[in-house]
Amino acid sequence: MNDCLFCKIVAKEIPCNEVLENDDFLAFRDIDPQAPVHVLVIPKKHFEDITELTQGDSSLTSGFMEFVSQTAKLEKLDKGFRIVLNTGPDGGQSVQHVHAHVLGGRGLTWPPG
Ligand code: DGP
Repeated sequence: MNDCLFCKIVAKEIPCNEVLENDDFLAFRDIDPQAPVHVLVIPKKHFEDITELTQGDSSLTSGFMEFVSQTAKLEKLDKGFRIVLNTGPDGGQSVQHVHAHVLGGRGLTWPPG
């Protein structure tokens, strides 16, 4: 996708602070961290949101969650963490390339705003 910010990060046209990468997924630090650990996990292939990702190859969906878990393990979030998938305007999604926020390193409050 030509105009997608996260596709440009995948293509290395825009730099990121990378945490983990494999053939299908990339994890990198959020530019505006909301917790001591705040990592974004994305599939390299463009899907607008989680609903579009889950309509595709199911192995990519399960691989996505496995990669999220690997990222949390790498970040040593042994005491727990939160996975957030903001979706659509009501969900507060600002970048239209599916991404999981992995947040941790402090106690997180509930409910979210
Ligand atoms: P969301 O609001 O759920 O769509 O989250 C988008 C996140 O993307 C937000 O937390 C800030 C982050 N972000 C936006 N632009 C950049 C960027 O250029 N680099 C990085 N690393 N993160 C970005």
